[in-house]
Amino acid sequence: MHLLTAFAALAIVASPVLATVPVFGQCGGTGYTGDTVCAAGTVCTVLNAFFFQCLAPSSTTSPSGPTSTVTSSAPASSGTNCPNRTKFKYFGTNQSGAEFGSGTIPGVWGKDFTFPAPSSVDFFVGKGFNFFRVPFQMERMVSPSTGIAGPLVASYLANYTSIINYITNTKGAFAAIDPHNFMTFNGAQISNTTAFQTFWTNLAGQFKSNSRVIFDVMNEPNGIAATTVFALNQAAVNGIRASGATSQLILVEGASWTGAWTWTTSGNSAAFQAPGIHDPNNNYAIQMHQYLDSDGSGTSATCVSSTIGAERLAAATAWLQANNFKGFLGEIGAGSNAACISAVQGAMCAMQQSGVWIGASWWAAGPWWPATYFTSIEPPSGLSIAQVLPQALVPFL
Ligand SMILES: *[C@@H]1O[C@H](CO)[C@@H](O)[C@H](O)[C@H]1NC(C)=O
Ligand SMILES: *[C@@H]1O[C@H](CO)[C@@H](O)[C@H](O)[C@H]1NC(C)=O
Ligand SMILES: *[C@@H]1O[C@H](CO)[C@@H](O)[C@H](O)[C@H]1NC(C)=O
Ligand SMILES: CC(=O)N[C@H]1CO[C@H](CO)[C@@H](O)[C@@H]1O
Repeated sequence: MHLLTAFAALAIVASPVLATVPVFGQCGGTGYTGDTVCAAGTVCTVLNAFFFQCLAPSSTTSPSGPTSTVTSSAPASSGTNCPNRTKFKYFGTNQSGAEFGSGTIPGVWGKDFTFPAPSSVDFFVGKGFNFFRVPFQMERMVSPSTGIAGPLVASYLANYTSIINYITNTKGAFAAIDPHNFMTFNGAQISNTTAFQTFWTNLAGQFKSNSRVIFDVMNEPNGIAATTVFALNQAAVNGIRASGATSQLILVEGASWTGAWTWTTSGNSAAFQAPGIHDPNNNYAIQMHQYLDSDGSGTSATCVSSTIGAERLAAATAWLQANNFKGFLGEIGAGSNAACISAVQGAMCAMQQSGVWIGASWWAAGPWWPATYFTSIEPPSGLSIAQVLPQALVPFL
């Protein structure tokens, strides 16, 4: 989720401000009291009612924001309509909250950020899902005063570990540890591979004896060369394995918001191609993201067509197959309407028939998504619960 919406201009009206908010920082949203003027070249962009973020203007704007369109239904489908499929090993949702309020560091628990609800995890595990991707904000996990190679912040780590342990130990599911930082830290691009490796050695060391933890190196790098992203991923893998976390799955993401539909044209396919990342424990997968609206940003509930899901994944799937790699669709989201539901079913079936996608997760659950947010799957009444969940996700368990 990253592009401009039609509301962008609204957020920068009243602002007697001294400091400017860096790119990717928070600049508005319900309850937000921090700075609202974005750094030069960026625009305050409404991602949802709680979270406006400074982003570079997009050349494409989406006419419809996150609105409700629970109006029509798609034909019921099930995985049994998807012949010869291989089930995902990991299937579930993102669980937002700890990364909210990124413009206020460290921010206040319960005001700027929160943690996912155990009851939400219970709901999905009860339906048979087994995977949760849990974003966090790096500047809360390591202080900007010490940099990314500094010590972990005990209080934030403790709260984050609590929900991770709930997912893994109490519920027996898998949890992906996700620094939701777009390969930036404290307003600057992360570029020091040594420091990034140290960050991951420190963090993975906290979870090295938890076999149900998955390490997701970095959410949606962008504005940075794919080759640089590859080098940073390699450093992270080295750091994770050096910490003693040798059994767990690692997920690496590419540049350009790790988009599946642009994987073979963004430079990612060249940077990540075989032999690829060297993992001494040979247990990593490539995480991509895919939305199904016209600009691929996940900001409109209108899908391009009822077949766009499989179509947007096809080139990336072929690339994974050709390189003998495993893929993981860490984010997919779309509206609750017939075309989108068919498109999601098509994406799920194509992935399961390909044999190379080991997991997928819907974007997104989380206690603070507004009731009107069109891809919210937070129980009991997130807009993706009524139709998308039973028609396009549960059938692919
Ligand atoms: C599914 O696999 C079986 C056995 O390999 C094969 O006979 C059948 O044709 C396949 N069905 C489809 C629809 O691909
Ligand atoms: C951690 O959670 C507790 C509530 O369980 C809260 O009081 C505290 O402020 C939180 N701290 C951080 C840093 O998240
Ligand atoms: C990279 O980070 C390390 C600390 O982990 C530091 O010692 C080193 O000086 C940094 N390199 C550069 C070029 O900033
Ligand atoms: C997988 C993932 O993290 N999805 C979304 C979770 O929520 C944040 C916003 O808080 C989005 O930026 C992510 O894309």
